[in-house]
Parts: sequence; C-alpha cells; structure tokens
Amino acid sequence: EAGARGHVVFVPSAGMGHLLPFSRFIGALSRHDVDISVVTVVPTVSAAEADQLAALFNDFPRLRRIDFHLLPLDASEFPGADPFVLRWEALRRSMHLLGPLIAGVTPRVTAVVSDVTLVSQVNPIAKDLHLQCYVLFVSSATMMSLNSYFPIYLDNKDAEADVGDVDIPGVGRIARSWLPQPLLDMNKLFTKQFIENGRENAKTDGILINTFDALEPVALAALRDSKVVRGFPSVFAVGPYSSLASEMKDAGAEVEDSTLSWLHQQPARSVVYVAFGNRSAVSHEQLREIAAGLEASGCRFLGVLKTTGGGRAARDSLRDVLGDGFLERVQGRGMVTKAWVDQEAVLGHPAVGLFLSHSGWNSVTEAAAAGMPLLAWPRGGDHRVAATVVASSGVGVWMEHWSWDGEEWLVSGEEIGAKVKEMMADGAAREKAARGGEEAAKAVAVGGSSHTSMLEFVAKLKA
Ligand code: BUP
Repeated sequence: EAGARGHVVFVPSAGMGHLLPFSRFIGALSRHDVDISVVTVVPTVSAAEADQLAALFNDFPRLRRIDFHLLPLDASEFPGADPFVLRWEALRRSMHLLGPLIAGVTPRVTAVVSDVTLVSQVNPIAKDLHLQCYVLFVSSATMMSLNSYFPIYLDNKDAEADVGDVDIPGVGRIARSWLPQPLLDMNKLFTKQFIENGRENAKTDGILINTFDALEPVALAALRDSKVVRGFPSVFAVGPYSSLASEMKDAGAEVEDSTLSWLHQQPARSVVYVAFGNRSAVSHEQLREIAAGLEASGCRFLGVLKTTGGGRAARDSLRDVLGDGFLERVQGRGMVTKAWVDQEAVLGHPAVGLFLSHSGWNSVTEAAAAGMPLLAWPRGGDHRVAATVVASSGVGVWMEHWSWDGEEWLVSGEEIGAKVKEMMADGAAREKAARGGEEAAKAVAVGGSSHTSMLEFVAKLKA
C-alpha cells in the first residue's frame, strides 16, 4: 500500500520533443525510492515515439504502464492543425477518463506529473483526488515564464490591439517576432491550449524543468521569486537530462551506426554537425543553400535531414534534395544521412566542433551538456525563445536575421558558409561553450543545483 515511497503517475503528451524529456526524467527519477507509472497511449503519432517508449520500459522494468484509450476526435473540426497539436487536443478531451483510472491503481497514487499541454485538464483531476500535481515542462525556464505570463499579458492589454512584444516581469522582453507565431492568432487551437495551460501552471504544486541554474539564472530567479506570476509554485531545475541506455539500440534498423564510425576517422574538432530536429522541415531550396555553404566552408560536416514524421525530405531521395553531384563532390569530408542518429553521442564526439541547429530545447540542453558551441538558426515554435537562452548563456550564437519557416527569402550558402567557417575557428566561443559544459556537469553532480533540486522534488513526493 501507499507507504512512504510515494507513487507518481506520469502523463506525457505527443511528439518526440515531449516524450524524450519525459522518458529521460523518468529514468533519472527511477534511481530514487519511488513507485512510477506511465500513462501510455497507443498508437503513438510517430514511429520514433513508439521506439522511445519501448526503450523506456526496456531499461526500467519496474515501471508500471497504464494503458490509456483515447476518445475519437473529429479532426475536421480543426482544419490544417498540426497532427501533434491535434493529438494534444484528443488527449485533453479524454483526460476526464484519467481520474477513475488512477483512482483504481495500487499502490495508491500520491502525485501526478503532467505535460504542460495537458495541465489545465490534469491539475483539477489531481486536486479532486487529493493528489499532488506537477508539470514536467519540456522547454526552457524562459519559455515557462512566457507561458505563465502570457494570459496576464492578454488580460492587461487593450482587447482590440494585436499581440505585441511581451515584457515579462523579472525576465525581460520577448519580442513579438520571437513568440511562437500561432500566438499572434487567438483563434488557433494551439493558442487556446497555451493560454488555458499557462493559467494553470501557477495552481500546481511545482514545475520541473530541463534546465539548470547557470544556464537560465534570470528566468529561474524571476519564477522562483514570483515576479512573473504571484504565488508561483516551486520550480525544480533538474537538467540537463541524459539519454536512456537503450534509446538507440531499440530504434533498431533506423540507427545509423556508420555516422559514429565515420566520426571516429575525422580529426579533432573538424566536423560541423547540422540537424534541425525531427519536426522542422526545411525547404529543398534552403537545404541546397546549406549544402552549398557547407561545401564552400571547406569544413567537414555531418548533416541529418528530417527523417521521421513524414516531412518532405523524408520522402525524397538525398540526391533529389541536394542536387546532382553534391554527394560525390563532398565524398570523404561530408556525410549526410536521413537516419536517426545518436545525437548525444555525436555532440560528445571529439571530432565535432560546431552544431548548426534549429535550437529545439532538447538540442540546446544537449549542446550545453556537451560543451558544444551551437549556431542557432531557429525555425518556429519555441525555437527563438530558446535561441535567446543560447545567446545569453554563452552556449552559442543566434543568427537573429536568418529566416523563419515559411518565409519567402533564403539565407544564402555564401552567408552560411562564412558563418560556419568563422565559428569553427572561434576559440573564444569554444572556450565559453566548454565552460558551460563544466557548469552542466557540476549541476547534475552530487551537491550540484540540479541534483539538489531533484532531491527536493523526491522529498516533496514523500511528504
Ligand atoms: Br533528428 C534527431 N537523433 O537524428 P528538439 C533528433 N534526435 O537523437 P524537435 C536524435 O531528438 P521541436 C536524430 O537529440 C533531441 O533530443 C535530439 O528535440 C533527438 O527538437 C530530440 O531539439 C529533438 O527539442 O523539434 O523536438 O525535433 O523543438 O520543434 O519540437
């Protein structure tokens, strides 16, 4: 029965950017003396998510799995909505089924940890059952401050006026152009969810974030001092997370081991690693400019094209995307793959000297942990807010004038090549990033800020 151990039920949401940090945090929590259950929805939206869940349950056989069946959602209600946002909505509309499900679980559940996309549904259910409820936030502390403050910003602004720059108390200005762009449209499904969940954060028992004190000192202090939102609950900065042992092995045939064996043959810090996450499609035109830039830079490179989730690049052959002759011309010094690579291993590899990234939050924290300089080229979503952290923390450099997804103009190969070359030669940037990596290691070591935060969270679970 309940005992002093505590029994935590995790309620993850859809998308690798959500499931990866959830399973990595669950892995870290499993080292402590608590019972853990994971609410699991099948089928997952993408194959990568199914692999990730398999890796989690494989590595931690003591985890309990609570199968959750979704009510059908009429997708025609939301024309053009992103499949992941649609799944979030389906989850949200089925969440009332969660109460009875977790009320019947043994040992008795004591706390629920919800993805932020579901918290306005999950927190009231937890409160009804007299359970603690926490948010496991999958983006930055800066983004958490935007999410929690945005409803207040809207309440205070002239109702007729457009959304503009958002001045977050204690954090600073988030320019209108850095916001996730759906937020400019109040009718978007994403915006409605964002506002409802943003209001709910402050009503939970605490927020877990994949960050660490040295990475986002200002945003963390502002949240903890309740400058952003009055009466804000505890904020546990418990990152950066590490990947699970079998994350890669379980991905089976999709794993590209040859990327690592190729890296082993390259000189130290000679390779630019280029990856824009698994959701951020880049146009063929822009990909060709990136390819031309890498070729012109004279640097070695490893490029990962979006491989899962049905993006454009996933369906076309590399030759079609990159143009005739490119792969032949760069043979030996450039490798391009569509497979899922072990990004953590790549970023930790001595041959890699720079990460050209869309600055998805998981990628930013992985670069920070590896002490790898990051050249941030945000695409959409929360990437520009993450890029502000890249720039302010010294993890890397943000090319602020490089375009959004969907914008008409291209960044030229010439400009990309010149920047890459400059950063590869920038010893000061490398030093700064390396110092960030040392801070990250310190944070998660015994006595470090993230380790201490984790122990405080575990203690609250047992209280
Ligand atoms: Br692609 C790829 N290998 O080949 P982000 C990605 N990853 O390990 P997201 C691999 O996926 P958005 C690959 O290490 C990171 O943990 C990578 O998360 C891993 O971006 C994760 O960086 C990608 O948060 O896009 O989720 O692709 O931010 O738009 O949700």
